[in-house]
Formats: sequence, C-alpha cells, structure tokens
Amino acid sequence: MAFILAGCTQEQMQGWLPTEPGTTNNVDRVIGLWVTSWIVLLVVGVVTWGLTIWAIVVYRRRKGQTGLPTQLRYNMPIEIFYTIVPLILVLGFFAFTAQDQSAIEAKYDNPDEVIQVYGKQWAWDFNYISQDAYSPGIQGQPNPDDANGSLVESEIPTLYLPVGKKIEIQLDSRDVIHSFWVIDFLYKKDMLPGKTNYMYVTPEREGTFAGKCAELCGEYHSMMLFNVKVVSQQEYDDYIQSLKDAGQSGILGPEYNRNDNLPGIGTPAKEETPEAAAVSNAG
Ligand SMILES: [Cu+2]
Repeated sequence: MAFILAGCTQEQMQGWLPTEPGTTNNVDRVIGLWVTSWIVLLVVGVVTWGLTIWAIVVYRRRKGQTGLPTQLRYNMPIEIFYTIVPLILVLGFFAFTAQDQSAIEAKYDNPDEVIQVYGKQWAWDFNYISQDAYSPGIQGQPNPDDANGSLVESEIPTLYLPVGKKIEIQLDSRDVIHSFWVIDFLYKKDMLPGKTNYMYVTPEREGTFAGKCAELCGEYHSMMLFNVKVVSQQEYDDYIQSLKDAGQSGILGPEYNRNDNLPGIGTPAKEETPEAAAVSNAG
C-alpha cells in the first residue's frame, strides 16, 4: 500500500478535495475520513466485482448443456455473511463520522475571537464582536467590462481571521435560510432566521480563501460570495483599526433583520393599537 501510495500526487492523496492539509485545525481530520472511506469502499467494490465476474466465467453455460443448473437456496453461511458485513460497514462509517463530527463541533470555552456573521439576501455582514467593529457587505457586482459575467473582486465582502487563533463564529440570518461555506475549510453550516448556529475553527495557514452561500436563497444567490483572509495578528489588528477609523465601531445587530417579529429574535412585539383591537374583535 505504501509503495502504491508513494506514486500519488498530493491531489490524489487528499481524494481531490479542494484544499490543502493544515489549512485549519479540522481539515486533516475531514481528509482522513474521506480518503479512508473511499479506500474501504473500493476494497468492497473490488471484491464484489471480482466475485461477480468469477461467477459469470466459472459457471457459464458450456457447449451441450441443457436445462437449468442445480438450484440452491437458503445458504445460511452466505446469508449471514451478506447481513453482517454491510452492518459492520454502516456501523463503522457511522462511528468514525460521529467521532470526527463531535471533534469538529467541539465548543471553544475561551475563544480568542468571537465573530458574528449575518447572511442576508444576497450578501454578508461581519461583526467583530471581540473587537467591537463591523464590516457591512454588498452582493457581488457584475464586472461591466466582462461579457462572461465575472464579478468585481474588490467589491466582494471579506472576512478577516487571525492565523492560529481559536475563533468562534456565530452564524445568523437576517431573512431566509443561507449557508456559510468556506470551501478550503471543508466546512459549511446553515444560517437560520431566529436561531444562532456556531462554528469553531482555528485557521492555520495564511491566505485568501473563497466562500459562498450554499443554500439556494433567492434570485441573486449566485452573487452571494465572500472571501476569507487569514492574516497575521498584526495585519488583523491593522484591519480592525481601519474599520474603526472609517467609523465602523460597534456591531450591526438584529435591528437590520427583515423579519423583526419572529419568535426568538428578541425584538419587542408591536403594541396593539385600539383600532387594531377593534378590528380583530369584530373579525
Ligand atoms: Cu444565501
């Protein structure tokens, strides 16, 4: 196995997943689960295809044979084998998936940074809660000079993350269900109106990574893009300072949500006017 794998490229070693090992604290775990699962499944596949072809060749009808071959049924050892092996496989996949999932979803008790991301039709607002600064986003702007429909890169909302720091990201929505997907992090999670989801990540490699909404959320869903810049602590601090210099201190809270009367949002319910009460009583 080692000899065969030695000839593989990095791309093949990670099962063609769109990332590099070590991009976050979780990426290697996901690659391991993905690649090992494929190896197990391919072994099962080779055995199954092999037995199928063997049976076809060895038990083919020979010249001069007539009638049906000896009919067999209820071969107990084979019945048990065909029941036990898939059961072991399913339980095995479940166990390893559950183990990795609970490791990836493990809460940081003392995150270095808490950042809130709001999904909204069709862009993102980033609240750097620990730093008391925010960055509002607009949806992707079509490039007027390009007939192929590319977007103006500089207009795409950008989330800055300091490298090597434990980050808690709170995922919220201002309107409909979106999904926060950073491709190179091999992670995505839904953003639901009225409910906060959490993502815990330690980015470990500096760079710019593409992100997008992964839940069809309306007409301009395809323009709901963002970038993640993983930078040094110094660059991160400089960026936060630039937001504050631009007057973007504080956060953009739920007051900008479109559905401000959902249960759980925390906005006070509108008071019933005497006129409305009269109408509802009459109705
Ligand atoms: Cu969306």
